Parts: sequence; C-alpha cells; structure tokens
Amino acid sequence: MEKTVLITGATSGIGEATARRLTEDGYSVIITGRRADRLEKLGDELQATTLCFDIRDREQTLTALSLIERVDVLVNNAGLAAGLEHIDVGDYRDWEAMIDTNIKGVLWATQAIVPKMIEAGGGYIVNIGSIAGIQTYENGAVYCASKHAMHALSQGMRIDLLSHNIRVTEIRPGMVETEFSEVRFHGDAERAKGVYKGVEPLTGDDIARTIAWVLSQPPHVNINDIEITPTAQASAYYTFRK
Ligand code: NDP
Ligand code: 8X3
Repeated sequence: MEKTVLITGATSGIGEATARRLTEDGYSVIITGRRADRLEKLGDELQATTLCFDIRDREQTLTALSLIERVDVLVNNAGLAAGLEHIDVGDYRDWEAMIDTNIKGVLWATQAIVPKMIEAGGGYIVNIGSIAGIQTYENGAVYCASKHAMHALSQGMRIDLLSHNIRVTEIRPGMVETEFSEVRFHGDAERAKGVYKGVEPLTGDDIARTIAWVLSQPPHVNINDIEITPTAQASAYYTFRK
C-alpha cells in the first residue's frame, strides 16, 4: 500500500526538498506551510495534498490536521531561527516566534497525528533538530534552547511511543543553505549570504536523501539520531572557510 508522509514547513528548504524526494520514492505526500501561493504551486507540481496553516496556532493546526485520515510518516520540519544576538539585547518577539514554532508547533502537530498512528498500528516520526540541539553557540541561546528541546522531545517520544510501534529519528543538520539565514536576519539577503561564504554548505536535498534512507530501513530497525554537517564544518564552533 502507498505510504503517506506529512511534511510540515514544505514551502522552502529542507521541507520542500523532502517533499520532492519522497514523491519520487512513491509516497503520497501532504505538505504544509503559511505561504499559500508557494504551497499551491508545489502541491500542483507534485500532486501533493496541501494544508495551509500557522503551526504556532494550536487550534489552526489541530483543525487542519484533523482532515487527514492516515499518516504513516510525520516529518516535524517547520521551524526557524530569528535574530542572532546576545541574550541581554534579544528581541522577545523573536524568542516567542522560535519557541512557539520550534517547540510548541512540534507538539501540536505530533499530538494531532500520533493517535492516528496508534490506531493504524504504528508509524514513523522524523524530527528535524540541529547541531544547535546539543551545542550552544554565542548569540544563539534561544534558538539553541528550542533545538535542545527538540532533542529532548525526540528522546521522550521514542520512549513514550515504544509500545505503539512508532519509530522516532532525530536528524541534526549543521549548515544547510535554505531560506533559514534570510529568515534569521529578517530578510537581509546580503547578511544571509555571508553565512555560507567560503564554504560549500549542505543542500536541502542532502537532508532529504538522509530522510529517505532512514525511512528505507526495515521495520525492526530504528535510526535514533544522525548528525550531519558540511565537510568544512566540524561543529557549531569550527568551520573552515576558503
Ligand atoms: P526554510 O526557512 O527554508 O524553511 C522553513 C519552513 O518552515 C518553511 O516551509 C516555512 O513555511 C515553515 N514555517 C516556519 N514557520 C512556520 C509557521 N509558523 N507555520 C507553518 N510553517 C512554518 O528553512 P530550513 O529548510 O533550513 O528549515 C527547516 C528546519 O530545519 C527548521 O526546523 C530549522 O530549524 C532546521 N535546520 C535548518 C538548518 C539550516 O542550516 N538551514 C540546520 C539545522 C536545522 P512558511 O514560511 O510558508 O510558513
Ligand atoms: C541551524 C544551523 O548553525 O544555526 O540549526 O545551528 S545553526
């Protein structure tokens, strides 16, 4: 039977690449995001089901996801960094955006989908964490805290869902060139480009291929977590730039 995957935040970057790759692999794909125009365009191209909602809003998320009958794979991907500042001068609105999306949004989507998986006798959750989920870098305290939460949630889900035959994988990428940095710098494209200067970063498809590989494992195998960086990046603190 064709498997169904729900990918949150598929209007760009890692989510979009994953939607493309898993469509090629024969999955029936459901994609979400707030930017309706992009979502519809990708939905038409991939013949994917689209659900347009803001994942920070619990009611919107639960209502939208209640429309789906069955989900075999949930990719908790929607997320962002906002701002790059010392904690004494950070903007509370950036903090709220990160906490409401990267932590609460994951909880809303997970809680909407897990009962359907339990009813179906099992499922697979892939959480997009970050190297920031186990390393904390200067100016990134709140983003790092949100991804540390994703690391804890991934471990907690794996424990709590053990008896329901639900596998949980956390993928922790380093630098991936997407719209991530432009969003972090509130639309400053020049500053965003500087993040990848002198480095060949990962692409969204590098992560999509990793997800596809994880999902291709036989049912008795669970890949717990994967950390993946560009060759030129050893950790959040060490990057070799040409
Ligand atoms: P992008 O900015 O390219 O994509 C982010 C996606 O999340 C978009 O589709 C966006 O859709 C969606 N999204 C953001 N906020 C919301 C919201 N409130 N409601 C619904 N959807 C939302 O960045 P990436 O692809 O890089 O990011 C994807 C994930 O990967 C994030 O969780 C990020 O933290 C993580 N990550 C990224 C790394 C990188 O270097 N790029 C490294 C490690 C992890 P829309 O705006 O249409 O709502
Ligand atoms: C996104 C990459 O370098 O900000 O998670 O941790 S980084």
